[in-house]
Amino acid sequence: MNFKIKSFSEYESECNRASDNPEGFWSSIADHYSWQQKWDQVLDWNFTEPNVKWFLNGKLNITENCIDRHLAERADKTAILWESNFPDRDSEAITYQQLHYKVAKAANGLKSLGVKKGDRVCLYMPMIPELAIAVLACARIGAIHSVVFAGFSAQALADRINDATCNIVITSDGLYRGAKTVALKAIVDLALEQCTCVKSVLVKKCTSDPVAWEGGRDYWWDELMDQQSASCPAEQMDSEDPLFILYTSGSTGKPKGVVHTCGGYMVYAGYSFANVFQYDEEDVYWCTADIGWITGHTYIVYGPLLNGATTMMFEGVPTWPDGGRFWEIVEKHKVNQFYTAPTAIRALMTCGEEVVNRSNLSSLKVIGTVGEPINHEAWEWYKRVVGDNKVPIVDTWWQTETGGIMISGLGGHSPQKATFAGYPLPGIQPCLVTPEGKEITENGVEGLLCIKHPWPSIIRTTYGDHERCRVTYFSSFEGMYFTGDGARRDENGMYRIIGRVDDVINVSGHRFGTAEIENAINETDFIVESAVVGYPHDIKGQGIYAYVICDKPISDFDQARKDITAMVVQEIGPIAKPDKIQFVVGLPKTRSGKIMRRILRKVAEGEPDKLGDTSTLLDPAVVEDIVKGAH
Ligand code: 7RM
Repeated sequence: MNFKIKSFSEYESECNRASDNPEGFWSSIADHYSWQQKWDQVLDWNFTEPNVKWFLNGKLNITENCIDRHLAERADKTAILWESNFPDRDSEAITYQQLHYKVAKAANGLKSLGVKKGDRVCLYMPMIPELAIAVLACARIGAIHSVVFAGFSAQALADRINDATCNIVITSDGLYRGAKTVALKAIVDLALEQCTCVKSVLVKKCTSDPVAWEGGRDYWWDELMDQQSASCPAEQMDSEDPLFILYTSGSTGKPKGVVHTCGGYMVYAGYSFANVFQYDEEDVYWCTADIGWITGHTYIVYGPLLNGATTMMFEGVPTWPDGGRFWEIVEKHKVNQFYTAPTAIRALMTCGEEVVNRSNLSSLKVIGTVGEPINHEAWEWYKRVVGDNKVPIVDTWWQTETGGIMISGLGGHSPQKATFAGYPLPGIQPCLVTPEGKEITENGVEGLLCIKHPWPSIIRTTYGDHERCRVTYFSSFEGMYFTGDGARRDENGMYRIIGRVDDVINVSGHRFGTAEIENAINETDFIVESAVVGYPHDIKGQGIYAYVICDKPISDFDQARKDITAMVVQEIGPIAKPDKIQFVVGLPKTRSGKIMRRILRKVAEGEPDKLGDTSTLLDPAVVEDIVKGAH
């Protein structure tokens, strides 16, 4: 696919082409893919319902584009390069030919368990090749995958399985994460006590730790695959058939299942990958995310494979056995494009430059960041220490809901400015609006970040609840998709993302709703009420600060903190553990009963002298107690 932009002037002309005629532009991009049947209309949309359809009546299967079409020229090229948790274990290279074989077997294996087009399949797996294979096997037969990050708890897993009524879960006996192992199958077993919809569990052996077994329900991956044919014709999918569901947290209620569809998602994943990372045929590309997040879906699996790239998957963590692990892997596989999160950069900064300099990083051509705003210090360090002051940084802003990167430089072609994501990709129309919904057209301003026109991989719905999709993203500002982020646009039109303006917090690049964490805390038997806010954290970007009210005076605060933390781990998972828990007797509420989070945020940020107007509070004395007891 040669839709790769090769200069900034070409970028500018592509932007003009896209804004003059969006449908003509996207149609010309979509033409690069193989379709079983061409679309008869490029776009149908309104942002009121919302209803967005791209490439109407086009027929395709994304796996033919990710695998089959490469067999003629790249059969023996490595598609997936897998690096184990353990530095002394061999890496594994899976060629496009082998991937074709493995995906067909897995697809047939799923079929043999009764999985059909449109069924939902839950994947709760380690970062092993079988996770990517299972994703592609679902897509091959038109089943809708719902990957749940393997750091979520049994309760969180059960909620997601039930919301999507999955009939099958694919998992492993356990997983390795640095020095730790996690008994994944046992977590699935626990979750399934609450899930009557699940009929089968497919288990890949990974750690070989013993597992409980339910005959008639549980199947070993390897045994099932051995019995399968290696030929599986790709199911014909409509452009607008769902490809996957991925749960993400919002400011209210339980996480929502973001739905992406086959045609538009494919077009944008492949296009954005090629352009942002400027991938060349012989390159080795590495995104350090987990496939459990959107970054892994689009930029470990689909985007790279659509481009016939070699994409690396890493099972382990950045800091084990030590903080040099990432850099050793970059040297070992001569990685050309490296894509990670600010939280990882900040954690690795603390290990010192010598650890980076032990490895030869001269293969790097582009280094990327994603997931949260990157601070100046981390940006400069990344540029100088990892990028040797010459490798371009792409700061890529996007969301689960956008499916692909929206604002970012294109490799080395775009102007760079520290902490700025930069300019939108061609065809993307961001704008800034005031809280009243008025578009701000001048430069050198801050505002709420919206998108004015649909792009192919825009969220189609939230699974099972279209109204929620409308209310969350399309009701704040008429005729616009609202991102939930605030942004600054400089004099040259470059964007810098400031962060969430809603009750979503971003902890190490992981999204949580404050309400979601409060609900978990409130499950603790002695908790009456709680309020959670984010506060600046050196490594995580934001930390979780919880104010809690107990039903009686606490004598053992350490124990109470442990109990609350254990409840959050049980309800959501270890990634949502509060960093600070403050016991309070009351929360600052307005007369109408609304918690004034602004005040709690200021206290958590260590700025109790900047509380602003507290006159509308029901009981201003509460604030004094909170300030006194703050950490
Ligand atoms: C890809 C991903 C989305 C939220 C988003 C932002 C924040 C993501 C950047 C960023 C500043 C970036 N999807 N965010 N990328 N903020 N600069 N380059 O992270 O759905 O999990 O999160 O993450 O607040 O709204 S996500």
